[in-house]
Amino acid sequence: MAYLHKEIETMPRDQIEALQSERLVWQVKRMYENVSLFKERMDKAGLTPADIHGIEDLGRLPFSYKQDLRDYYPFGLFAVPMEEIVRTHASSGTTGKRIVVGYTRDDLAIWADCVARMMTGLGLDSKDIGQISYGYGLFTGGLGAHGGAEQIGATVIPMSSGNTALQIQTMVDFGSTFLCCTPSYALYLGEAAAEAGVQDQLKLKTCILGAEPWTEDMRQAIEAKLGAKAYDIYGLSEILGPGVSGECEYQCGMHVWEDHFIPEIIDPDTGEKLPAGAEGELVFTTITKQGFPLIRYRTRDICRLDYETCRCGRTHVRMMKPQGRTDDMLIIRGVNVFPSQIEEVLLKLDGKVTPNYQIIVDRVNNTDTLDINVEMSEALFEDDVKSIEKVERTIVERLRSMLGIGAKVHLVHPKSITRSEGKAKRVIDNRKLH
Ligand code: DLL
Repeated sequence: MAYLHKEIETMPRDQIEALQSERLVWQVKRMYENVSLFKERMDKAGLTPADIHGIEDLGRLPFSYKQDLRDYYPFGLFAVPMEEIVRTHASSGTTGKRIVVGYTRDDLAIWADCVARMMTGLGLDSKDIGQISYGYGLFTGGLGAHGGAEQIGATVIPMSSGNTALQIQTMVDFGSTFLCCTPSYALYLGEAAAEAGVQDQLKLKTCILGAEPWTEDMRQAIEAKLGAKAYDIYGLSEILGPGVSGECEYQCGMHVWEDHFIPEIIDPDTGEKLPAGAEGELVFTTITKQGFPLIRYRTRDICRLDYETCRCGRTHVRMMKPQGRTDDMLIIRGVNVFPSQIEEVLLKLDGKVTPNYQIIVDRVNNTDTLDINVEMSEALFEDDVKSIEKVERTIVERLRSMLGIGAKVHLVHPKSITRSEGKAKRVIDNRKLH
């Protein structure tokens, strides 16, 4: 078992909570003094920092939202003078203005440390060669993973995403032992390695994948293609970037680094805190970040927390794979559908279809339609038409029993769906255009 900071990672829960309480009080006070929006919301709620004694008072604090970042674009929520901000990142977002975040030198050190904890836990160290194939730039993926990899002393290859042939060549020539990128890009790289006939020349043993939802079946497909273990890493620009949480060797949920972030699960409709173990919207409070701290930030990610001590000995709470986002949820003919549910059905077909798919929603004569294009495997493609139709029918039936609605399923030629080098765009919702 490898730990970067054993004492912190295995701290008894009462000590974690005491530390969180102390840090929360500190954070609330400094934000009240330095962030006008936070002060306004506290005043409106009739609260002063003196009312907050510890995590037992967390639920009294006001929420913060993505819209706040847009309203105070670009730097209006920073809690330190700009001279102390040494890095910014931004997230494009599909709608509205970009959101901008800022980090002090200490914040960057904490970030690198959070990613490094995960990497160390997976047995990576200075003997490893890390290929970072998340996009570098305003997106937090590239530089975030990079900071952690340097922290553990690995030899870092700052590839960024794209140029897939060169990625494969580098992986072979440099002998990359770990890879950081999105799960959809990892799958694409696996396909490209097979096509180039170099799968057996890869030295990869570990992939650290995140930035988008992915299922257990997708994990298996990636592990088989790349011949390496695939671990889930989670994060969001507003809270840090990659490394808010990450899996350990047991792949049973991502440890949230609770000495820096307090997670809560709430009912997204009422805002009420839900009991331990319930599924709901994930909310984070950053208790050590200085440049751009947030209290009770509504992530819109839907997941569940597990407070049981993990087999690895870490006591920090585990978040289960996010099932999707409240704003990604499709409402099709009144039924709530998460793309991950569709993925689950598609990938339970013994390899007859590949994890490359697209979900297309439209509205015809005032009725929602759901079409799913999914690539069949080479083997099925070479089979007869009857076998292909049978697989299509099976998918339709399984989707109906899981979601309760009908869908049209189209098995398309292998390699006909555009591959993604970053976050995959799985859903095309044409209803927004009508
Ligand atoms: O995606 C940060 C990141 C980079 C995480 C690299 C992991 C690896 P944003 O672009 O701000 O930041 O997007 C954050 O992506 O709220 C989730 O909806 C989703 N997301 C991130 N990681 C995961 C994951 C980065 N492991 C948003 N599983 C988050 C599911 C994820 N969804």
